[in-house]
Amino acid sequence: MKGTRDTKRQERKRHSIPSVSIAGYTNAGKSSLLNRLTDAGVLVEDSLFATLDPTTRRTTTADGRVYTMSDTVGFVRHLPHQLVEAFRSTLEEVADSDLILHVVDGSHPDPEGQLAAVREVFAEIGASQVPELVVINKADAADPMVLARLRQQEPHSVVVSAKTGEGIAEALALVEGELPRPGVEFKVLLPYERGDLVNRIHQQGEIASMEHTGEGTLVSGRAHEDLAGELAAYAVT
Ligand SMILES: Nc1nc2c(ncn2[C@@H]2O[C@H](COP(=O)(O)OP(=O)(O)O)[C@@H](O)[C@H]2O)c(=O)[nH]1
Ligand SMILES: [Mg+2]
Repeated sequence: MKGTRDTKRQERKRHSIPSVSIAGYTNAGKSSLLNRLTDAGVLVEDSLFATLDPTTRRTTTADGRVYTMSDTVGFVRHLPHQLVEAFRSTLEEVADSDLILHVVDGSHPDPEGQLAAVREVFAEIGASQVPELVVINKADAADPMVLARLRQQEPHSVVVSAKTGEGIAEALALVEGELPRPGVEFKVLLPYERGDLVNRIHQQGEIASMEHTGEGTLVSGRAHEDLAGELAAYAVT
């Protein structure tokens, strides 16, 4: 599995597709949330290591940018060192991602303890520097006082219920806002036979303006380095 994952990771890096990891204490609702956020049919199970391998879904923002969202193995308190080793490549994916959705069960008796335990694992796998959005799940079953307390302690958070769908639209909007933006500005005149490049700009870039002219499509915006390199041949001033 590691080989496949490494290849996938390289592919993603090469195409500069932003990646989001869903991490959190076991049973927090990570798989349920991935389903809600991507409408994917991932197996949901109420057991310790139901999610052995990361399940990655390709998804798009409201404005058409492609990114991936991965389910991960559930973290537990004092994750034994052998387990960290066994799941190292899975955990490395978390450290490699552009954004971590840290899911916590708001209806659990000690959500703060779970948040802290998972952050210990983040530190151990070198994921502490990855931007983190706390997703307080199971709002339907949680005590509103506890939700309010968590919101106060974790200002960068959103309250959701994977079960009822409450807060899911807000969570998606926050995720989209946190995805890395492509860094290179371009302005190109693409001949009509380069519809492939127009498609890639739609999927991977950010369009500031687009106009269909007699000679082709005049597009300006931002792209990641690889795409900008391919567009350079069609640059206009
Ligand atoms: N009440 C309630 N239960 C939920 C919610 N999200 C997940 N669950 C339940 O919590 C359990 C664990 O969910 P799962 O997605 O497998 O958690 P994971 O271990 O973090 O992947 C399942 O029984 C889910 O049905 C929610 O928003 N509200
Ligand atoms: Mg799961």
